[in-house]
Amino acid sequence: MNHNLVSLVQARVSDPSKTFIEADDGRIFSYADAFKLAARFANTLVRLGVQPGDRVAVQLDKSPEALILYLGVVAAGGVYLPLNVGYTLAELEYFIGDAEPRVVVGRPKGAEELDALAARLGVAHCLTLGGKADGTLMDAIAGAADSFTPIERKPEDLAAILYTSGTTGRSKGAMLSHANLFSNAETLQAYWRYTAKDVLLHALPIFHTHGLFVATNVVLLAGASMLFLPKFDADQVIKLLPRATSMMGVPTFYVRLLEHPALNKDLVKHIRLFISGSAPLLADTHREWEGRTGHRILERYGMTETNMNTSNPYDGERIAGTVGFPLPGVSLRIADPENGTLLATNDIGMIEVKGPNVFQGYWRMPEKTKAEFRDDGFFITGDLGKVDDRGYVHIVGRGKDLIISGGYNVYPKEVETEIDGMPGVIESAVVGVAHKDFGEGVTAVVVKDKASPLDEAAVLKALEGRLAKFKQPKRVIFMDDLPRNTMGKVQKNLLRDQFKDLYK
Ligand code: MLC
Ligand code: AMP
Repeated sequence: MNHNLVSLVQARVSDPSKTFIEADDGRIFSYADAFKLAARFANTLVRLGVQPGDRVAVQLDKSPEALILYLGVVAAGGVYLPLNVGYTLAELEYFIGDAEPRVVVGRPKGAEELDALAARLGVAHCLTLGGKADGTLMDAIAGAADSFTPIERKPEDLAAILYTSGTTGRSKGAMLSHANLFSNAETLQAYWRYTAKDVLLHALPIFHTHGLFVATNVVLLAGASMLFLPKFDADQVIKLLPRATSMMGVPTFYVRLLEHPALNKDLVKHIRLFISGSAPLLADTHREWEGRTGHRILERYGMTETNMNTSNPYDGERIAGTVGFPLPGVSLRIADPENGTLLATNDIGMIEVKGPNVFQGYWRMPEKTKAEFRDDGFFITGDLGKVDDRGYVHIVGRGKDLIISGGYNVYPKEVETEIDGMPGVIESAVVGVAHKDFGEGVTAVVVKDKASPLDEAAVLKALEGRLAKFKQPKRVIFMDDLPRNTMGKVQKNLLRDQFKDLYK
């Protein structure tokens, strides 16, 4: 049997004429259209020499073609490597150098710089794909056949690599197999009851697990349709909600929609399910949403390395401030972070998970991979939580030094390294401070030489082009010293507390 994700998805399609994607410009792609275009991409990639296991890296604006390219790469046996459109050239250099893709596809804007970078790093082909079905990749597929039998793949063969930032230094490429993606999509489709009648409002980016795998793969397996927005825009979402049956979003989506005067029960009367994840949804937001719309948001918990681990129930009680139960097939336990001893119900410790959803390890980092698994195969998530008497999982904090801003992960170390390298800086600490829109706001606390003229604007200016916009501090604050404990470790909790009203 061929375990290629695309082959398994295609086997489920009962009505090829059904709409898969309706874009915001009115263009419609049926399932047949999408698979034909995917076939043309796959034929072209094979012609360009893509062999099973070769990486194809993309940094693209969201469009139906960009999403369908994912299916083309995977069908061709390639390993799809999506990159955040916010990444700067300096950041791309690391990802491309580390992953050694055979093909890179970028946006037409900035193509020369990417081309030069790719050439320097020995990439065989660098192509472009724009939001209006333009670019050199579209030229390259002009004569390609529109049928393609997905390349034979085993369950454990790689379908995608998604980079996640590392606590200390370099980003790690999480290797996801065909079976990781398929098994999780199958579970979620059934758990959340997606069917061909569903219309998902898709406003998430397509370079991360949430918008790419959770949303898209569930829709594909259900034979459902998507209303596809290039990005989240509260006005556009409000306009489209009456035509949708479901929406998936990060908490910022819900916070922003609650600020919209047009949000009311009537607007969402056809909606069956609102889902939130990627960052903690405040219990207040959950309650406010229910008051305004009558819907209890279903919160679930996942990560790049594992896809989805837990979910609040479809039928049972969705409890605000919890992430629900382990999904079918997923084992979850709470362990002592220091020694791995298992803890009792209601005790707070490290969340560890095991199941068909858990990734194959970090790309070319066997030591890092080993360090994040227990001997019995459980993955150490880095999230701190507990399981209550009723079996609901609560996330109560993070063992990893991570900031989640509007659903994007920012590792303080990366920002601190950039700031510490600036002339006049003695040291810095970057923390996530409560932010009413983004959940957490990246905040830099800097200690500088007394004589240095450095100010907030100068620090922010120096970070431009070095770090993606979403990683850049929303505020830079100068202090004489950083608070430290007796071990000399910076007490970031004190900083978070001191600046807790900064973004109110
Ligand atoms: C944009 N900006 C951000 C930001 N997004 N800053 C911090 N955090 C973010 N998330 C910058 C912009 O560049 C801009 O800078 C300024 O902040 C304000 O921009 P905006 O117009 O208000 O932002 P917008 O473009 O509307 O984007 C906000 C957002 C977006 C929340 C809609 O960030 C988003 O779609 N987030 C979803 C992330 C996601 O999909 N995560 C899933 C990861 S998977 P300036 O200076 O130019 O104005 C995962 C696993 C799992 O975690 O469990 O799902
Ligand atoms: P990423 O590495 O981008 O996949 O982010 C994964 C991290 O997001 C997890 O390890 C959690 O810390 C966090 N996360 C995802 N979903 C939730 C949620 N529902 N509540 C709290 N944190 C979440």
